[in-house]
Order: sequence, then structure tokens, then C-alpha cells
Amino acid sequence: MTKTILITGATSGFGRAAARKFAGGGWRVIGTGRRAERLRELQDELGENFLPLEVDMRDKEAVAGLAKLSAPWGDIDLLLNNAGLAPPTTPLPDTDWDRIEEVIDTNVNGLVALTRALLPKLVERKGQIINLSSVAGTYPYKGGAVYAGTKAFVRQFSLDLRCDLQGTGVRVTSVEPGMAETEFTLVRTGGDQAASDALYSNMAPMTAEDHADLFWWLATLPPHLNINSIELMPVSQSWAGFSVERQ
Ligand code: NDP
Ligand code: 8X3
Repeated sequence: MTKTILITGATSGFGRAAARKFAGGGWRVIGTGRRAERLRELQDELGENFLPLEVDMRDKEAVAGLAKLSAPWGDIDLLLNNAGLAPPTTPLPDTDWDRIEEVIDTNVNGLVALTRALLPKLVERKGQIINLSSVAGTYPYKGGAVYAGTKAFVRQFSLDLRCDLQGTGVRVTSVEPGMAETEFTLVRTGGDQAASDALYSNMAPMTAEDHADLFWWLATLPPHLNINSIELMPVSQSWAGFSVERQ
């Protein structure tokens, strides 16, 4: 039977690569995002098994609407909570409140609202949820406070949700990537392509396709197996030490 995946943030990066991967694998794919033109392009590419829906994750009504789709699109087996972004790494008092609010509303409120709305359907279908957290949710770095805070939330939300879902057969995974070259840094820097290029230069970052392959692996594991969390980095990335101020 054809399975259905709902991917938030399918207009770029991990989400777009996942839409291609799952459509190529014979799934029905619902892809959301704010950029209508990108969604149209993806529909032209993927054809009738792709349903583009222009949804801003901050729009409560639009998010609730995703749980009211009629069959077969409404028969969602896998929710890929991928839409997300980061504010600039500027000191907190210098960071625009609007950017901060956009990040919290998208990464946390939108994700929780959509998950809550879709849970009855996912329980009915013994479905699966994959949430995009980040290494930033575990390892602190300068300028990361708000973004990292949202991703720590996503990780813990995922783990706790498993307790609520005990006995339902629904699987939940927190995916925690390090550096991957997508539009993530372009968005974070307010469109600074040079800054994005510099960050990912000469270090073989992970790719969107690496993540699509990971999501596919998670989706095709035997149903008795739950990967609680998975942390991944490019080989070139590891950790820095503590920072100490000396007098
Ligand atoms: P991209 O910037 O390439 O893609 C982000 C996607 O999220 C876009 O499709 C964008 O669509 C969507 N999005 C952002 N805000 C909203 C919103 N308010 N409403 C609806 N859609 C929204 O980044 P990535 O693919 O890299 O990021 C995907 C996820 O992975 C994010 O949650 C990110 O935090 C996480 N992640 C990324 C890492 C990286 O290094 N790239 C590492 C760890 C985690 P549109 O603008 O059209 O609305
Ligand atoms: C993004 C990973 O390390 O660029 O979530 O903050 S990092």
C-alpha cells in the first residue's frame, strides 16, 4: 500500500531532498513551506504524487488545516518535522526580536502544534515522527542561545513524547545533525552568501541528500525498532574546549 509522508519545509535543504527521495521511493509526499514558487517547481518535478501546500508554521489555522486533509493525502504515516531556522549569532541584546520570535514560533510552537494535531491520525496508523533537532541542542556555542534552546526543546520533546506514545506503536526520533550545507546559514545571516560559502569551505560538510538517506533509513526500519535520537556530523567537525576568562 502506498505510504504518505508530510514534510514541513520542503522548499529547500533537507526537506526538499527528502521530498525527492520519498517520491522516488514510491511514497505520496505532502510538502509545505512559505515559498509558493519553490513548491510549484517541486510539483512540476515530482508530479501527481506530490501535494504542495503553502503553510507558514507560525500560522495556527494553516497548521491545524494539515490535520484535516481528506484521504488519501490525510492518511499520513510519517511526519517529518523539518521546517526550521536560526537567528543570527549576534549577541542577544543586538538581535532583532522579530527574528527571535520567528525562530521560536517556527521551531517550537509550530512543531508542537502540528504534532499535536496529527497525533490521533498517527496513532490510528501506527505511524512515525522524525523531528529535526541539532547538535546545537547539546553542545553550546557563542551566539547560539535561542536557536540551541529551540533544538534542545525539540530533542527533549521527542524523547518525552515516546513516553506518552507507549503502547501505540508510533515511533519518534530526534535527528541531531552538525554542519550541513543548505540554505541554513544563508537564512541565518540574512542572505550573506559569502559568509555561508566561507563557513562550509574546505571542510566537506554534510549534504541535504545525506539527510534524505538517513530519513529513508529511519522510515524503512522494522516497525518494532525505535531510534530514539541520532547525532551526526561531517568527519571534519568535532568539539572545541571550554572557554575560561583569566584575570
Ligand atoms: P534550509 O534553510 O535549507 O531549509 C529550511 C526549510 O524550513 C525551508 O524549506 C523553509 O521554507 C522552511 N521554513 C523555515 N521557516 C518556516 C516557516 N515559518 N514556515 C514554514 N516553513 C518554514 O535549512 P535546512 O534544510 O538545513 O534545515 C532543515 C532543518 O534542519 C531545520 O529545522 C534546521 O534547524 C535543522 N538543522 C540544520 C542543520 C544544518 O547545518 N543545515 C544542522 C542541524 C539541524 P520557506 O522559507 O519556503 O518557508
Ligand atoms: C545547525 C548546526 O552547528 O551549524 O543546526 O549550529 S550548527
